[in-house]
Amino acid sequence: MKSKLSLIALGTIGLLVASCSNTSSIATPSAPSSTPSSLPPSTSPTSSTLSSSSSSSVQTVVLQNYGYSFVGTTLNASGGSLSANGLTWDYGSLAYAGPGDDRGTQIGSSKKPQTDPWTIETDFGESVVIKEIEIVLATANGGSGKYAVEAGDWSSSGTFASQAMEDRTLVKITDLAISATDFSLSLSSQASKALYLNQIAFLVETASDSALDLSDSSVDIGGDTPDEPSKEDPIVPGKGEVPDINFEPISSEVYYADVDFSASGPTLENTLHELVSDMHFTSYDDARYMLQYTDESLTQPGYVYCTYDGANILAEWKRGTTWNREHTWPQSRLIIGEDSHAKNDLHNLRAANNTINSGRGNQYFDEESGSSDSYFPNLEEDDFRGDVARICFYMAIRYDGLKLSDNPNEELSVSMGKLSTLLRWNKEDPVSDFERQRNDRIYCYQHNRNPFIDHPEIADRIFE
Ligand SMILES: [Ca+2]
Repeated sequence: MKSKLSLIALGTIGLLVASCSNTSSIATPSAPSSTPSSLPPSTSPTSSTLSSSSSSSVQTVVLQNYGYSFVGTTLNASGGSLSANGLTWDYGSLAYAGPGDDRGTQIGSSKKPQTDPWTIETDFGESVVIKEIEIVLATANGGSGKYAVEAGDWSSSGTFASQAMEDRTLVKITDLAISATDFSLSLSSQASKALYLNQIAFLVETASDSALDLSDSSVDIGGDTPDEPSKEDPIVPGKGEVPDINFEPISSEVYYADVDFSASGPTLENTLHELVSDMHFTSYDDARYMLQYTDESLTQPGYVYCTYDGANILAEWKRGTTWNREHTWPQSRLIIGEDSHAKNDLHNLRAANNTINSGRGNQYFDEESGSSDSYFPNLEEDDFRGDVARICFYMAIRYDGLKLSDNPNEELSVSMGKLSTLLRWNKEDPVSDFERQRNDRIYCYQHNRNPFIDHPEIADRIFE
């Protein structure tokens, strides 16, 4: 019997889709036409039901989440098998097998990159219908890789890249209806870089009397609902993973008590450079936890308010799979020699939806109509034009060697812009309450303030 099946009640899928709405599919192949052909009838309803359009019989199936995290998993370089959550995975030999640290299991290294496909595969033992596949990957800085997934006679493949090791890449394939008894994933590196496999998760349907139980999931692919109304408590420094503050809050009046704001040009710039350079350096690792407090949403406590698209995402650091750290002034434009602190400066780092972040790259800022060299920071919910302008102004006066320019690709390694656009945006998108809160909170960790948030009117006098 081969029948065309349609979904009539999939509450759990609805939840899952809602929970993933802040991620985007980088591969969304069309659903193949194959459907399960031997699901037994059942009399007891469950959370999901398939109905047959060619007969009046109703077949009941069970939706199951399977997930496995490769954090803490160390693979054998000569290959082997891995039993996890009710499935046995067989995997091929690796060019180099690294420890399964926070980034996941390392596959290959810079000296021994995994350029041949490395495959991990499993048999389900009976036919399942795969609805969604979610794989979280990373490459070492600047690296890229290829993936290929196969299930039964269905396959899909693509490429991925990471800007920074901690910024995960999500391969999410949705709207599937693949009938399969087996599943495999192949990975390879396209450069002399290590790859990291962080997790595999999928959503499958099985017959209600199936012996296959995948629900013992260590990776929760359906339970997180970061976009749902908040039940979270506000972020409190010193609680949980968020560090205690280093400095008591200070008013801007006290902070700038000795600054003559009627000055202009290099005089004002030098005064402010001295003031903001009296700071406490925090690390890039610390930023994962400090940003939860500094970038907390005003409207949804316990969530970070993400730059460019205005998404509120649950603040807890989930290894960069939900939000990650965006360098507003890109790292590759911060090449100023010994002062490596510039890349860790909290004023420059913003919580960003991880899929948005990977799309920005190292572009300078300009109107939407600009070339592919430029980025327009006003994607959805809110206006981030003035926000990015004021961050760039701060970086330019804080760090010697950085410059703002109308031709920011001329000396790309130290330049940002476009200066004339940023000066205009500073006026068109005035300072928001979120920026003020963030400035106050960054002071508590870093002991300096962004003068262009406290006194936006001085930008023209310094940079024009
Ligand atoms: Ca704004």
